[in-house]
Amino acid sequence: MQSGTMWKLVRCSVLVVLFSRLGSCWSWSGADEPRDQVQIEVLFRPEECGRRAQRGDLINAHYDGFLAKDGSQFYCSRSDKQGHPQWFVLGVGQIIKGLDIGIMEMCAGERRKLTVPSALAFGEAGKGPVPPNATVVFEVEVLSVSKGPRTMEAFGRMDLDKDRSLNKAEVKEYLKLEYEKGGKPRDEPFYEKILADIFRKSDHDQDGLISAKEYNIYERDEL
Ligand SMILES: [Ca+2]
Ligand SMILES: [Ca+2]
Repeated sequence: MQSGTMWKLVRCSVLVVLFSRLGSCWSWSGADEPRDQVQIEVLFRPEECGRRAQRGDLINAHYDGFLAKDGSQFYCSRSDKQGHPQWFVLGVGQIIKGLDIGIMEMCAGERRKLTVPSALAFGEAGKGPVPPNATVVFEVEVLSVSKGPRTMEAFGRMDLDKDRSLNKAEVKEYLKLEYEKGGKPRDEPFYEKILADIFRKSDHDQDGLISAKEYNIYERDEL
């Protein structure tokens, strides 16, 4: 466990060094850079590319963010939040738009470099270490892609007692079925972690239930 974490940290630092070196020779902010598109470069794709990520899928990924202008790093998911890879539902605005777009169709094990114009990243205002109007570059590594809970059909199937809201037991039951269907049953801490994440992002009034309304927030089509 300990050595695993260390390895992740080491790996991350290596990436940082790599990126800052490459950053100095790559021209990421050239004049012909599109302002409204995400530039996608596939760095690695496994021979066996399984499920391709679609809108509504539950994704587990590492992503590191760099400023295009000088390659400096502003985010490293391998060192932030205890180095845990991030859980999110794809295509529903849980991550910045450029990531929602650029991660589409990725499979587990795939790595991409995404160059994201500010309009699809942190915009005119910027955020924290990201200055206003900044083009950013993400290196993304997808660790798992699974069918997420974000369809109304799934809502109906999850809502076992048909009270139009989802409690943790209902969501957990659904996740378990999905993972078992995929032949990859997981242990309790795994499910608890995903559940905590899903409820943190969806249960806006924090009453321990995801109402149809809270769930519906993810039905809007932003892309
Ligand atoms: Ca229910
Ligand atoms: Ca709620």
